[in-house]
Amino acid sequence: MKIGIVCYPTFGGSGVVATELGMALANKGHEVHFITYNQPVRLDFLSHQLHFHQVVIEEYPLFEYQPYELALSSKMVEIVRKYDLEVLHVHYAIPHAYAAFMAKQMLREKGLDVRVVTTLHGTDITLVGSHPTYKTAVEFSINNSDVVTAVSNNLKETTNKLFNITKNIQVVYNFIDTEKYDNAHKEECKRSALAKPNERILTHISNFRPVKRVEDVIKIFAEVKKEIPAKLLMIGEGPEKIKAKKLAKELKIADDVFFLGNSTEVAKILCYTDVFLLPSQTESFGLAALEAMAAGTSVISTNTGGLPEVNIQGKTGYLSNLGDVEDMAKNAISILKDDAILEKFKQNAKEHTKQFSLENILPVYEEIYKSCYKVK
Ligand code: GMT
Repeated sequence: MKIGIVCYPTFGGSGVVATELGMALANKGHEVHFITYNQPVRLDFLSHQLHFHQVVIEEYPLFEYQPYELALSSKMVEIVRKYDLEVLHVHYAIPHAYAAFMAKQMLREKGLDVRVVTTLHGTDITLVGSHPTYKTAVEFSINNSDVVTAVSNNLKETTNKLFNITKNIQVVYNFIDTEKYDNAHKEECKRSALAKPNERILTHISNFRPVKRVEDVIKIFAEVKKEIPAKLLMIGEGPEKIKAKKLAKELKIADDVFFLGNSTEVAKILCYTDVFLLPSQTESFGLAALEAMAAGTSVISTNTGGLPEVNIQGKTGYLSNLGDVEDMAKNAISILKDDAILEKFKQNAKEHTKQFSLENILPVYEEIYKSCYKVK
């Protein structure tokens, strides 16, 4: 099929899912066109099956806010017409679903019919989309998509609670290319570069937004360190990084906490991680946790949003109430203090990710694209 993909081309989970999906579809022989304002960070190859079209915004001094939606929907129309695209798969409702609706209407005027699949990722619903400023437009664009998917049962329920949704929402979980993580394990894991043999390694990966509660990560690690020699790897960039660094200094653990910035080498970093920390205020799914588990890492997380659909209590890790740093530290220690227990959790975590493999999820999306033509 000929598919257009619209997403945020950054390190955020929705952009990662969209990019991995596009690359996998192209590998399977579909023709995929990314329509975004920058080349997505994980888009590491282009071919005659895989294209990237940049949405360029003309800055005009009169506008305090540049009209991105207009540029995006115009670009969608241009690319659908030029390459005969059948489906536009937009990731993140704001403003992509809205721009896709406009593109569809403009194409209809020209006698062309493109189908719109909208995937809801979480913050477009839970944090931003339901705000009165956007709610009307978000609800409208969801209800006017041909197919709507959400990345967890919890996100589907939340969307139905927050909006008046007339469309059935299909749940399609986040996925991972399990082979990528197996290969990272086959390569040499340079664990010794970061920790002594007797030290455990804990890792946190996010965009350091307030919703990730990175200060809780530091507090949990400080408690763990009281009982177990360990190092903490903080991967990512974002507004809360300064606070987290400051807290690490105050708690006198700064020498054992490494802020490594954004990375496209996530699989390599995770291959020497023992416990992954994700104390988020909410996660519609928690792709970062799934990636950690695929690399054979147990997960200590909150029990918010869709996290209980990914991290299984007492099997792949533990889940605690939001902000219960003490419980999360206690759980991490219980896994880390014993080699055999740690190994069991790691194995369970890896095993559990098989159901979220690319091979399982990719055909679901392909079926959705085909089915678009049956739904009206
Ligand atoms: O939370 C992030 O780091 C980014 C965010 C986004 O909007 O890109 O991720 C959301 O989508 C991911 C992919 O579906 C989910 O795995 C994340 O859980 C979700 N984040 C939140 O719900 C906070």
